[in-house]
Amino acid sequence: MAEEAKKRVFSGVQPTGKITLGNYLGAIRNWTPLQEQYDCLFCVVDLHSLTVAQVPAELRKNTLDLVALYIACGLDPNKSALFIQSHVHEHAELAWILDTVAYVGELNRMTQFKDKSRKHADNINMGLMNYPVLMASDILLYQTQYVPVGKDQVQHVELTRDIAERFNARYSDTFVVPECLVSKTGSSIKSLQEPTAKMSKSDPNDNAVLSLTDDADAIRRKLRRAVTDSDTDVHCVHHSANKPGVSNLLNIYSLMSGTTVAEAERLFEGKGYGTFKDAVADVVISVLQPIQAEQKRLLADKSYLESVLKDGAEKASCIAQKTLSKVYRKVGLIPKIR
Ligand code: ATP
Ligand code: LTN
Repeated sequence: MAEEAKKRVFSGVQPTGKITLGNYLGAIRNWTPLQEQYDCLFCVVDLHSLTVAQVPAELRKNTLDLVALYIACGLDPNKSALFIQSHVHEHAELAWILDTVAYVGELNRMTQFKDKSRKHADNINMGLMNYPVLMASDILLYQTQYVPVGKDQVQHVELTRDIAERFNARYSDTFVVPECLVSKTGSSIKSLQEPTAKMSKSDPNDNAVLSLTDDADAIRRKLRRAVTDSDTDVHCVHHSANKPGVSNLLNIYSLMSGTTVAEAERLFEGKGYGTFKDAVADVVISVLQPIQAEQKRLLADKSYLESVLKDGAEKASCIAQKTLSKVYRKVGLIPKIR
């Protein structure tokens, strides 16, 4: 397939802390097969992470850790553009234009904005409210067709579609209207301690979250402590809707081992929770250990990471510049005299 004919894919993760198994199963892992078929750009969205307070030195570390993790998880810099959002200044510039198209009312209704406002009541900054507009800018800048994300981001992609359609209607056809790609099974991995809530990297309870950098002991300990059942009489694995803890662990087991949930359920039917949780730990450890080793190796090779980021930003900038100048022209800004 000619390069021009390939449809485009864009996605990103915020470098806001330890990347979780939810981020891996809901997002990053699903990106790797897309590289064979599409023109892919994968971004570390550092500007988004500034919407909640960050320690600058930690943000720098988290950003590079995430770039190395992307590659360790199978993203190939020879196939996809891997880059840091702030390295391509057009993201922030297009966001300004899109701010003039997005409505305060629709941003106010975003679930993530409401959640984060509750969690960070002392820092409800404009960036937090504008977050989805910057995300729309990320996506629309590359004329993206497909956006692979977890379930919690679907609302933001829908808003992106609305903004694109509104802009196209107002200023004539400019943006591709993107679609979400949501994995059927991995799109909502739950907290180990509160299995009706999503596993989130900003969860202050470390026992609730499996981080991709957790060592074998931590993984086993957290899974052994995972909430499985509120009914103290039932100690055997049985998958059902009213047992969200067991369902979540079965889902994790099935995704990490490549079996179906039904097969996993059959395998552990009638077995005690101890045996089941240890088996989940074994499979999680066996998948994560090689990723951790590769991430460590990559982080020691700074010049390689820098070359990946330089190439990625160059490729992304080339596309971003074209879209931004088209947008500036359409809205009536005079091109810079060169
Ligand atoms: P934070 O807690 O800082 O808001 P987060 O854990 O929600 O972070 P993001 O950077 O917002 O992580 O998400 C990156 C990607 O991972 C998105 O595509 C998101 O949908 C996906 N994702 C996040 N948490 C989960 C989860 N528990 N299950 C499946 N996918 C998830
Ligand atoms: N908001 C997303 C991260 C993100 C993103 C994007 C995802 C920022 N820009 C563009 C897909 C496409 C999140 O996961 N919290």
